[in-house]
Amino acid sequence: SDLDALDACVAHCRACERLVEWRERVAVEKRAAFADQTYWGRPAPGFGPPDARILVLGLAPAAHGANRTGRVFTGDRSGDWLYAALHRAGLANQPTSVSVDDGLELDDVRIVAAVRCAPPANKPTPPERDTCAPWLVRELELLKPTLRVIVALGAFAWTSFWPVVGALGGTAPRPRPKFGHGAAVAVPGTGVTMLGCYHVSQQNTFTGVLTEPMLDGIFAQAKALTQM
Ligand code: DU
Ligand code: SF4
Repeated sequence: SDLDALDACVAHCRACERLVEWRERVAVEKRAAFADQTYWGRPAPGFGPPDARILVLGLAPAAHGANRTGRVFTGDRSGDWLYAALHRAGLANQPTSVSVDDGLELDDVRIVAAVRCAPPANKPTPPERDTCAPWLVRELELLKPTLRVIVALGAFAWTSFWPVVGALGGTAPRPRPKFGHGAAVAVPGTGVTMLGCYHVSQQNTFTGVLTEPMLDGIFAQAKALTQM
């Protein structure tokens, strides 16, 4: 599909000097527990069917997660939470995501990161977000025919979406809608609803800011929106 072509293409991007340097350095230095593995060390493409009605929009690959395995949210603790929740919601065929050949398949969900290369301290800069935006634009253009719901994981993903809403033929409300867990905004000019969800990072899941019932509530809401 065109999304397969996009995925292949983005994997060669070198537009952000700082992120290219970081993703490749991490891939050489590695984490001790993964010393015997070959890290991906490149941009993480999207994952999931090209006719998904739900798009999960993350922040950026984790240095030893997607930057190691080559699949978004795969091989890190954020992914443990996300994929387990997708499985509970009936949107994934298994609850775990450890490597690109683990047999995981998503149903009706596609997952992408707003910034596709692992950033130092999990913090991309606004210019890096803007440099990566064209990849998100292309992704949205290709998903547009079926897309109904975007689940934005965290404020960074939420903020990244509004400048590219034109890719769906829509316009961004003024003032920009405020991010919150459970915040739902019908995106003007599109059939798409933006749904805010606290990020599945350990900062939230270890501290109880985000619980499994809270995450399950978001995916239940997302599924309900696809039926409307
Ligand atoms: O805790 P962790 O799984 O190593 O993730 C670190 C950091 O990266 C956290 O803020 C979540 C974010 N992240 C993401 O947005 N997308 C991914 O695929 C993996 C992690
Ligand atoms: Fe390219 Fe995006 Fe990676 Fe920057 S973050 S190098 S734009 S894929």
